[in-house]
Amino acid sequence: MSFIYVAFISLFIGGLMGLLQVLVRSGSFTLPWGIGYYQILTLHGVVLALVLTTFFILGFQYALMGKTVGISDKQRKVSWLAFWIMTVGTTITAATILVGKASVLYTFYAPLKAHPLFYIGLTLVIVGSWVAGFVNWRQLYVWKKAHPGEKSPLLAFMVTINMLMWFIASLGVAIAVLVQFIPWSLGYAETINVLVSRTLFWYFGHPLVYFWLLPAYMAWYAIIPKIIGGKIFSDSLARLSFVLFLFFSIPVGFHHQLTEPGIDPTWKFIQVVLTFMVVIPSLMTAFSMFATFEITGRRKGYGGLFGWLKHLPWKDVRFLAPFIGMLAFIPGGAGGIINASHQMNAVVHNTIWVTGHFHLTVATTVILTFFGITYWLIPHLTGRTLTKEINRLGIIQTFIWTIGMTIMSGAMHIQGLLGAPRRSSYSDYGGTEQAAEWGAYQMAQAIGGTILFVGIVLMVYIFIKLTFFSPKGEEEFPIAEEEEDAPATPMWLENWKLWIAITIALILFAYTIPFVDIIQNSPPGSPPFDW
Ligand code: HAS
Ligand code: CU
Repeated sequence: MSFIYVAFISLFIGGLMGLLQVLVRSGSFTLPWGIGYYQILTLHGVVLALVLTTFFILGFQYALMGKTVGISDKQRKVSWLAFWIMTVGTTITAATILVGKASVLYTFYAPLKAHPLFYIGLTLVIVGSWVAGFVNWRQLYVWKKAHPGEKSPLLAFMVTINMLMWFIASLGVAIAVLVQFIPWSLGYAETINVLVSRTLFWYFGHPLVYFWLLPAYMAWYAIIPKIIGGKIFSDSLARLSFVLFLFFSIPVGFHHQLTEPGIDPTWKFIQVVLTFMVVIPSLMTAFSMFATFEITGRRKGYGGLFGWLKHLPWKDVRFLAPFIGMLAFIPGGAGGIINASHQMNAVVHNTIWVTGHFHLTVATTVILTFFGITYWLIPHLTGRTLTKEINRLGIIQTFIWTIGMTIMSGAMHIQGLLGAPRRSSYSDYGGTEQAAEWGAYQMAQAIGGTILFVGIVLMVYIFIKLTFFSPKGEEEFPIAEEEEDAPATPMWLENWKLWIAITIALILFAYTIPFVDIIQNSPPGSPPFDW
């Protein structure tokens, strides 16, 4: 619950920054009191993409682990340590940004230089999350000892994979921060190797997006079937898709660096191919969702080609919000495939199209699923109930989000195709014709963003209601079961050593040669660009 408090505080602060941004970019609003556009853009990215997500995910995963494999008092104590390390780190980083000493955006690309405390705070967030991961692995280990020969509970298996992926991936950004950024920002090193730092960042940055997505998938595979009155479609398929995510999430970071000079095109090509591999487990997930919906519907007696859609509990926000998240992932994922296609990336890279892409994926698919989880998890944790009234408000919230995001993200996609840049404040570019084409879309973006902010205020209100005011009672923790006659899940799916070995082998394959090449042949380090 403490993790989730931080997540919702972040939602409010980060959302407010988002509102200010769309207003600035509409061209009809200037920030007061000398506040900088890049300052709020950094706060928006860090607080929403890094803080809200990580805190919500760890809180949710603790709940899943506690429910499926249990948590001991000692493990709980160590978890508090994780929480406090992360919270202190978050506070340090957020404060550094707020006072204007770290307007470097959430990707903190060198040679933009922030105050050392920015990097130190982020390091603490990551180290704290590792502690949480160690506890999760320990939880499963203790359970396994007590249940020899049994397969681990599906959700515990999934959490373990997600934290494994997170740990291996975040080593990259930890090295960049500790070896490159901190000494450089403290003044011990005069220059920084830009290409090395970006490569280490994206080694982490792509798996980061799956670290957000996989908890949503946990809910889709193992919680949603229960909410719609069905069963898990296939326990083995779900596990296999998570194993594939572990393999293919990491060796693909170059798809964020396709326009970067200094990386051999052959290796860019190889990582693009691996990127297409990581699409497969998402397609498996889509298949699995359709199957769950159809089988459950047909069992309830709804026939026809699409008649089974009617049985879905449209008026239950625990279902509706994640479902809209799934729908958004159809264009969101398709956009990702466009981004990953080397030639098309040249059209969209560094345009606001990319911002449109990730507002569909993380800010709709993932966040609406997290909201969907909030509706039952919070009352479950606080010993309250989800009332009809809050359910109705939740449905309204979901619609507001859908409308706001359709307008905002749609406008971003179109503008991007017309060439409007991302990561940049408003400009009419000296009155050029091209920039004039963006005007109406920038206005639409501001309208969509304002609607989204209303959605955030409503969601925070719902959160407060669920936490403190809704009537006492018992709310179910919905975990779906397997079919009675489901084929047994093969035990080799839990061959952890093999999975980790394959993951490391793939990383070494995709990164060793190009990385050595980058280190040996990159241009001299860059002096800082200091705000
Ligand atoms: Fe991405 C940039 C490629 C997925 C987030 N991405 C970003 C950035 C973020 C982000 C934050 O290759 C910007 C980073 C920055 O600041 O620079 N992305 C992909 C690909 C996928 C993908 C190939 N991205 C995500 C997810 C994210 C996310 C997920 C967050 C959660 N992305 C890229 C690339 C870039 C990029 C390039 C760099 C661009 C550049 O130039 O800078 C794939 O994983 C997508 C696979 C997904 C699918 C969809 C499956 C559909 C499902 C739903 C089924 C629906 C049902 C309901 C069942 C193939 C599972 C329907 C029911 C009915 C009844 C109709
Ligand atoms: Cu990526």
